[in-house]
Amino acid sequence: MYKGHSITVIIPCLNEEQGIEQVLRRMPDFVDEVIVVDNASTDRTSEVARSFGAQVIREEVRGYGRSYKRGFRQARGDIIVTLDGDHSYPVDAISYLLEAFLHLEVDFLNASRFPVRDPKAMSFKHKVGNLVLSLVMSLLFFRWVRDSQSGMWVFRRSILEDMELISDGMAFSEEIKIEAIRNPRVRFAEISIQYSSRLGEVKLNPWRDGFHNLAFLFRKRFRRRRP
Ligand SMILES: Nc1nc2c(ncn2[C@@H]2O[C@H](COP(=O)(O)OP(=O)(O)OP(=O)(O)O)[C@@H](O)[C@H]2O)c(=O)[nH]1
Ligand SMILES: [Mg+2]
Repeated sequence: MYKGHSITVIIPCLNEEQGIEQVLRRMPDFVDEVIVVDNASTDRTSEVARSFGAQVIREEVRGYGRSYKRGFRQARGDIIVTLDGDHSYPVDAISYLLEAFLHLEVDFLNASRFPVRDPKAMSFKHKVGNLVLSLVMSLLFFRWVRDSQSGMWVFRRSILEDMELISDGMAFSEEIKIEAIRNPRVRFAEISIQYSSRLGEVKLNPWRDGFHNLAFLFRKRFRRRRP
């Protein structure tokens, strides 16, 4: 519990045995529920996660978005916090983010990785790609979002009811922010965190995922919505 709110942390993992250990080791005590969504990892991710008391769910269909949607169905907390299992997002910042979330009285808080202070944390190519995607998203949806690709968010679980989340892949990260900023009842804010280099192997395919995420923004913008 954090100031009277129950907290669920959700972490999607695909072969993150190294990272997940470091993430779970640092998990604050006030977190009520930690859900690790594993997608057919072939390493010891599940065993490591269970040994730290996390609930491990196995989603049969691969994909970053798919695993989040599975995790959301399982979550019971009032507030959901998300992050990667690769130890690139700061676990120690969860209390700072919750404090900002409550203080700003928002429903969705996006943790921006920018400006990146650690020169090893993100390559120049990724910085440019992230900037392009964030600029395009901001223009299409009329709202400045510095880090459309961040994987660390804090939000009220109840706002999921009004969201139409179609992406099963990496575009899920931008999609959940679009669903938040498009809904006039959802108060959205963004705040900086410190990003560091990941442990373990990269899962992202920068060109493929970059172009896919760019095309997804246009699809999302011009697609007919559910009546
Ligand atoms: N369950 C599940 N998790 C995934 C899948 N793909 C990626 N992930 C996890 O989602 C998180 C984000 O993926 P990353 O590979 O770190 O992607 P990224 O953060 O954009 O790229 P990096 O800069 O390399 O860290 C990590 O914890 C991955 O293990 C998947 O298909 N299924
Ligand atoms: Mg990562």
